[in-house]
Amino acid sequence: MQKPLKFATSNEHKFSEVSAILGDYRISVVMARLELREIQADVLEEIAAEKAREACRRLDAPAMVEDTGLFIDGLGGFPGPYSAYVFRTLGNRGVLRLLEGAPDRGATFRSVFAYCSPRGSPQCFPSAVAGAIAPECRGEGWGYDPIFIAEGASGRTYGELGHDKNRLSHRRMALENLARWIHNSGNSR
Ligand code: ITT
Repeated sequence: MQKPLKFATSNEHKFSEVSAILGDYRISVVMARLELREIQADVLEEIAAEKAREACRRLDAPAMVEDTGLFIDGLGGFPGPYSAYVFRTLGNRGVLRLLEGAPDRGATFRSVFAYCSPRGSPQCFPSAVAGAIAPECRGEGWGYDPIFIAEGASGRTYGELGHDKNRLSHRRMALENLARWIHNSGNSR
């Protein structure tokens, strides 16, 4: 039996989505509750790789992390790598205000998982889901769920999708590749 994969995050919602999705690929995960330093960079891969190195060092074991950003076209890709800060400061209502009257509501949710083992360098698994920002908050969920409508979701926000979010989310796409890599490489963890 494989040892469970350590997923270093401070976000319980993320952890439960990751655990449910990886369960579909018969990979078990445990949450390593760590507040990881996030370097300032424009590219999520760099942030995720650095977080993975730090998690691996602090846990002294192979570790996986994730970094996510919501990139809004009409705002030149903002908040992107600053999504956590913007969510804490402006929140969904603040983001909706920034887009008032904007002709373009296109947006992309990007996610990068990074896996690092003590003697290795981080492996990154990026993914992106295109969509749009809803005109108002709809549904439940967490973070930006109530305002993001993924393409192919019939106009429903992530927050209105319930468990169906896990079938089409940015997180699902990245984890599908990570799971394939783990199975193909016979990664022993
Ligand atoms: P970590 O400890 O794993 O870094 P975090 O909550 O800081 O957790 P991120 O920096 O990756 O996570 O996320 C940036 C922001 O985007 C943050 O405010 C999250 O709440 C939000 N977010 C991430 N994934 C989301 C999702 O699937 N749905 C809605 N909001 C999401």
